[in-house]
Amino acid sequence: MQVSRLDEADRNAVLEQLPLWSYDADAKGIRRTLRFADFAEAFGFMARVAILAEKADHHPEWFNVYNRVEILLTTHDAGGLSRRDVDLAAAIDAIAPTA
Ligand code: HBI
Repeated sequence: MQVSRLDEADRNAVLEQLPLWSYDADAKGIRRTLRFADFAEAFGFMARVAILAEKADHHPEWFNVYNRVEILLTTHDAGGLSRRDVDLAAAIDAIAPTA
């Protein structure tokens, strides 16, 4: 199913609902960095996100070193930020440990 890129107004509106994420204009996506107690906690979180991603058929671009996980969400099929990114970001926030 083709998914469309959000226009600037919609993008700004959804970003207000995702205060833990920031828009990267170059990457045309939203970023969040999380830190965990150790590598095992970080990787366990990544495993849970992987299950969410598979269920959504929408996948993060991410980087992990030790206890840090850096996530970028962008929609390759749309060439930018789409509703799929927003929904996955909200699902990630729901399972991420609170500060
Ligand atoms: N994940 N981030 C991202 N962007 C996509 O365009 C994308 C994806 N996962 C799966 C996928 N596209 C396609 O395989 C399905 O939309 C068919």
